[in-house]
Amino acid sequence: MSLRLLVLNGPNLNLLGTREPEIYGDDTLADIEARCHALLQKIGGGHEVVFRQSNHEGELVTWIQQAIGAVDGIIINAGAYTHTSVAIHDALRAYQGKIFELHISNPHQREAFRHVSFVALAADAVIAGLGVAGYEHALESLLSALGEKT
Ligand code: CA2
Repeated sequence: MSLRLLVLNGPNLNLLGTREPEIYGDDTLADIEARCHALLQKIGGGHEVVFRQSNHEGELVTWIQQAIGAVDGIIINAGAYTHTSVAIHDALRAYQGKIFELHISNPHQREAFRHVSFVALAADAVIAGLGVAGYEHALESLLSALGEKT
């Protein structure tokens, strides 16, 4: 069965590849998206992935709501909203599919305010600290969690 997947990215992740390469690497979000599309192509099976990024909490909430009944799994890097957003937490709780939380860095190695995650409470899995390669790992793991051979 071909699956529909959504990769949501929160605030400031549009800056990937332009600043703080020592933490977030040199790749842009467009580079990561292209690699994820190539990976799905290689895996075959007609699976689809849509990437979205927003700096606005409400827009992320709306996209999660729109995914209800329409998308099989969500990979979410909520950026700084990870550590603050009850609204994103509540929207994720309303979503019935699989949820993988993703971070490029390992928030537990960083400031104390990054050690709390409102997303993790609603997530099936958490992937962190693998750099931008984490997006492809998350995609493969999500497919496998949804019962697809990769
Ligand atoms: O490690 C991650 O993926 C984070 O979700 C990234 C967030 C941060 O607030 C989380 O604690 C951990 C920040 C994203 C900011 O992205 C930038 C990328 C390039 C330059 C500046 C910011």
